[in-house]
Amino acid sequence: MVTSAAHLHVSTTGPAALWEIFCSVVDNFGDIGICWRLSRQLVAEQGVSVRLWVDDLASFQRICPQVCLDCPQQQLQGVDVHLWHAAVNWDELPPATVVIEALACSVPLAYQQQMARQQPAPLWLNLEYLSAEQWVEGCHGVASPQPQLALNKYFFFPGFTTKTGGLLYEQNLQQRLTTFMADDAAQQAFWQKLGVSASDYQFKVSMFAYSHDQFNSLLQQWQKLPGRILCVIPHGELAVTLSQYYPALQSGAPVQLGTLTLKTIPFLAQPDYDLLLAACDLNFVRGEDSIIRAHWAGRPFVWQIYRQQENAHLLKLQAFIHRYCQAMPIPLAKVVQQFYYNWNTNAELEVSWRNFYGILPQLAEHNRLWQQQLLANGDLASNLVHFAKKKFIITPNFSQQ
Ligand code: TRH
Repeated sequence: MVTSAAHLHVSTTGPAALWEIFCSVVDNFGDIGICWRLSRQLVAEQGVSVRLWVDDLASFQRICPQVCLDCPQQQLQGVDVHLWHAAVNWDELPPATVVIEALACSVPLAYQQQMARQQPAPLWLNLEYLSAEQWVEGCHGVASPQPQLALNKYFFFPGFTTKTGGLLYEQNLQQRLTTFMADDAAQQAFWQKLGVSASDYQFKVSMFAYSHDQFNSLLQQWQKLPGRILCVIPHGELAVTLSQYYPALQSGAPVQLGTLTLKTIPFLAQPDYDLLLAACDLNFVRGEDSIIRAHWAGRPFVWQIYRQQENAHLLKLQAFIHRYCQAMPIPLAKVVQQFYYNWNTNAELEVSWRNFYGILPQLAEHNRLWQQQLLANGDLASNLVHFAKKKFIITPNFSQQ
């Protein structure tokens, strides 16, 4: 018989509650980006202990410079970080209250067996990829029985509606961004650290993207804009490709193309990347985590979705555009759809860019409303904790959040 965590007396919050998060880095930075953000937030805002297992410390270090590459175990910002490797003895670990396998990774079999032996068994969650597709609502929170272990695993879907788990959003984020944007000296210092004199530019763009065949055509359009334009490109795939055409980019030196300045910048620690998004007039983002950070920055953004086989990602893109544009006037929505589609398919970026540029002020306005709509769904970390509470009966010493 499959037992569920319900009807058991377990405290799911407070330092005694241990949440275990498993993160396998498949590609890029989204996996660890999401797991690291969630881990920190659970510790800082929900008061639980978090043990984070990650199998790639080098990727982790790119978004969190304090990571020690030679340390199989380390404490980082209150999170107990462990290197996930083949020789871990899972039997020696103290049992966790909640176990999250993040983004389609699989908890090791020995660990699963240990979970099944525990009384009460931990709550086992599969934290899924973000998607705006309709079917997500029907699968969110659903139990997937694991008969061989007499355990349930629950699907937990981030998402854009009340019937999903919501989005990662820290309680102090808005305050942090507002304070930064109100402080000219702080902004100047931020740009200076990146080697940029920000007051020289009338329009600043951040460009976090996968390689793109049509990128040069966009650069040509930008040279036609009024005023001086800055485009900063974080180190990575696109910066490497561009360096073949503009070798100076490799060393971080600015490249001048008429009124347009191109500059590569180092990969920033996650909190600093938030500031960069707030400080730019337009943000090109990619993957699942940076798009959400662009939402909270409130500036107009363009999403390059992570490519999947047989163009499966285009359906996801369409689903997102549908939700994002739902409350827009139709002509505005058409311009957004066209530019997003073209940016994700290598179609032309001349006419579609010009049209998109023309609606940036309206988009900034729309983003404020869209942001409020999303925040009404609650944030992902709090929703996870509520979900865990529902699955366990609350103990008398349970600390209410
Ligand atoms: O790096 P990504 O392309 O990750 C992708 C996607 O998540 C994709 O959906 C997933 O399936 C694939 O990986 C395996 O894009 P994403 O999701 O935006 O993650 C980037 C992370 O890097 C995010 O947490 C923000 C962070 N970041 C920094 O911390 N500093 C930086 O300077 C930049 C540019 C990003």
